[in-house]
Amino acid sequence: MNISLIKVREPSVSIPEVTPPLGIMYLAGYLRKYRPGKDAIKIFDLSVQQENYVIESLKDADIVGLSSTNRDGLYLSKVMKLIRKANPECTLVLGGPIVSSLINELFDHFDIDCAVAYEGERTFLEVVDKIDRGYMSFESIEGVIYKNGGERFTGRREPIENLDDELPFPAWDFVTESSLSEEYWKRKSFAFFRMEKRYMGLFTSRGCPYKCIYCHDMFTKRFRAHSAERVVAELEYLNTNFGYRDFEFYDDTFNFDKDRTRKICDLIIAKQLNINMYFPNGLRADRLEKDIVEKLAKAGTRVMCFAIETVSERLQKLLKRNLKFENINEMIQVAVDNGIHAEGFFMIGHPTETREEMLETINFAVKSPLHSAAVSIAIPQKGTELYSKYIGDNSPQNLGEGYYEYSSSISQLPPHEVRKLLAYTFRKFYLRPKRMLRIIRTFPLSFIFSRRFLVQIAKWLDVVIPRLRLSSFLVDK
Ligand code: B12
Ligand code: SF4
Repeated sequence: MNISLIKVREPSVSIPEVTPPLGIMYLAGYLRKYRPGKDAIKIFDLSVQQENYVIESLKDADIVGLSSTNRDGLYLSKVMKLIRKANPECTLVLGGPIVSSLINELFDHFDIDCAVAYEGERTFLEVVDKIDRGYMSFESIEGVIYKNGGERFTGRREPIENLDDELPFPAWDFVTESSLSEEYWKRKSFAFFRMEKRYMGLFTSRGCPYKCIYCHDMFTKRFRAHSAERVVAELEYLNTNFGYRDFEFYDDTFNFDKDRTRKICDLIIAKQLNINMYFPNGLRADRLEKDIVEKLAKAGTRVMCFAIETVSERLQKLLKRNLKFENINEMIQVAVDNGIHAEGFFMIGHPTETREEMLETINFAVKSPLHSAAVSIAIPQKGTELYSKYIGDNSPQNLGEGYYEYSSSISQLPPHEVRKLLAYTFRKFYLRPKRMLRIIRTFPLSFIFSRRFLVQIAKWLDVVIPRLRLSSFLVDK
């Protein structure tokens, strides 16, 4: 079958970061393993490719699979209309976080044939098999949302237990061996900076056992992980075959299993891989220990993000995050002492949060030895406990809402006041010569002279003067 997979992402939004589309690369790799020789697969990414080019390329597709988050929901419906017009015969399948979030209302928003909820590989394989055999009825496939009179969900499927055995490497070649790669290399990625232009993203574990009420549940509440050997095999493969040295890890809780983390580092060190590692999606500080941070540094870690979110114990409880604070400052200091750029992730605007609590978090960041701090506004996503409790399941999700468009308030401050505090944090945290010097010392020269550095500066300025939207001018299309 001719299968085209597209990451749908509106290019000119206030978030300039772009990452390789791992979700659809995993699907492509899986289809190749379990339907060898049967499909001609193509991958597109609307965050870096021209819309016209992508739509034109879909004319011969039998199946078009779209991947999206809630943030791109409005753009997604526009893209679907264009696809329907260009190729009315194709089957449109939707996947990605938006599906699990809007599981009961997908057909109200989108003109699709079916959708795949949660972990996608097994379900999509069965959907493709069915379509290939000429059937368009999906009720016997677990994990699918289809329409038959009303919208129906066939129920959540068991997740993949043994990731090593069942999942092949993601289909990296779609990026590494095509011109698409250049589009990623020239842009800012998820990590604050990177040493080299070329890099690849990895997702070495699925599922997170913590129960933070604002977070998705895409991959279940059980930590499932690739073995240390497999993770290092992925790194070695990319390093040896394509010469990549920079790797960003997007796992939800990469360091949940302390011994796995230690072993990954030991193997990298023993094999003398000479790579740079970045953890831009945050590590749980309470799953770190001094020796783990030291090993991570020795194995090549350049940027480590500490997902702290709030320092208010009341809110940690209310959010069911329950981060233990004892060793956070110590772990940050160990990272700093070992030459790692330490970034803190914080959120403000939590339910019932007071101005004082927000300032408490901001002051913690300012006084900490962190090099950088990313403070964002907590935006409730449908499908989470936060949304059910504080917005209400019957209220529509505001599709297309990022930090700057955030409009509803669940904290004790109105949205514009919360946004003002972002600018205040920026001034308090960054506009200090000592901090600036410390940050710059962690940057490689190649970053300071790159366009990605300009994008980072524009992103900072966007926090102070959001209406300028400077970073969106620097987004290439
Ligand atoms: C990397 C990342 C980013 C990057 C790149 C995002 C992008 N869209 O380009 C950056 C930093 C830019 C980013 C920004 C934001 N992100 Co983000 N991000 C991630 C992260 C950490 C990893 C994504 C990844 O590679 N996952 C690994 C792959 C394997 O998973 P996957 O893509 O979900 O794919 C699987 C299934 O979804 C499914 N599937 C996926 N696509 C398809 C397509 C088809 C056809 C089928 C059948 C199945 C299918 O099968 C795949 C394999 O099982 C996830 C967290 C996570 N655990 O995934 C958050 C996540 C996707 N982000 C999230 C959010 C909220 C945001 C922001 C809105 C935050 C903000 N700043 O305002 C922005 C929005 C940006 C945007 N326009 O999309 C939420 C999305 C929730 C939602 N329901 O929409 C997530 C889930 C995190 C969370 N804690 O809730 N993000
Ligand atoms: S926010 Fe992080 S720790 Fe909390 S549930 Fe989500 S992935 Fe797990």
